[in-house]
Amino acid sequence: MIDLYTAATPNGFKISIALEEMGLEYRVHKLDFSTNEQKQPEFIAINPNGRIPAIIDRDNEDFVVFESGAILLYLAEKTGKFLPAEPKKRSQVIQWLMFQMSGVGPMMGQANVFFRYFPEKIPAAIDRYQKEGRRLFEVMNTQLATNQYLAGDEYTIADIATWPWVRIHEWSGINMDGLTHLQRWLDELALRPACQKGIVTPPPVEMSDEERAKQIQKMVTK
Ligand SMILES: N[C@@H](CCC(=O)N[C@@H](CS)C(=O)NCC(=O)O)C(=O)O
Repeated sequence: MIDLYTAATPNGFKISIALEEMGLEYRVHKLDFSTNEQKQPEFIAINPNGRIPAIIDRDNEDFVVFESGAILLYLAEKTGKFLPAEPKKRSQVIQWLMFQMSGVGPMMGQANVFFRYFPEKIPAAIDRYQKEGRRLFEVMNTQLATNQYLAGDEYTIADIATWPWVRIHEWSGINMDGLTHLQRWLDELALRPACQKGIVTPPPVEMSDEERAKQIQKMVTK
């Protein structure tokens, strides 16, 4: 049994998708950002960074893993799924996983902050993160022109890490014009039952757009 500490965000969805794909048994613990549950001592004891996602593997001496990329690697190694054993292929998956962790996630995250949530609208900041997001999208589009998946011909944890982010490109204000290969990949993965289940685990929080914006603003400006 895996305990999953999460919320309805792209980084959280990576792990619910992976757990679904791998057929692992898991329990969802949804953290409430509106009460700052992720910064309370009980959760800091699990993830010193005070952010979701994190897991506890009850079948491995209550081993704790935080950071979504590290969790994906841990689960892939535990199950032997979505991470090839052959060293070069394995390295290619890790390269695209790192590309997501250090590029796509942080850049789209900052695009969301400056485009959607930050109280002042700073055009130079919005432009910078949206342009960098678009540049990263173009890199993936080129890769996907000759490969079915990000790391080659197999669906892997690199795709699982990246899909929940790219699918919210409209929210980040990053345009997809002309990126036909990236769009093909987005649409193909959207048909996978694990992806469909993963992005509603946990379900989206019911609140007005205004309330959501207020809460996120509180988080990004504190
Ligand atoms: N690098 C981390 C990023 C985690 C992260 O930023 N999580 C966000 C949700 S997507 C969070 O917990 N935000 C709440 C906060 O910052 O207090 C990972 O990939 O696990």
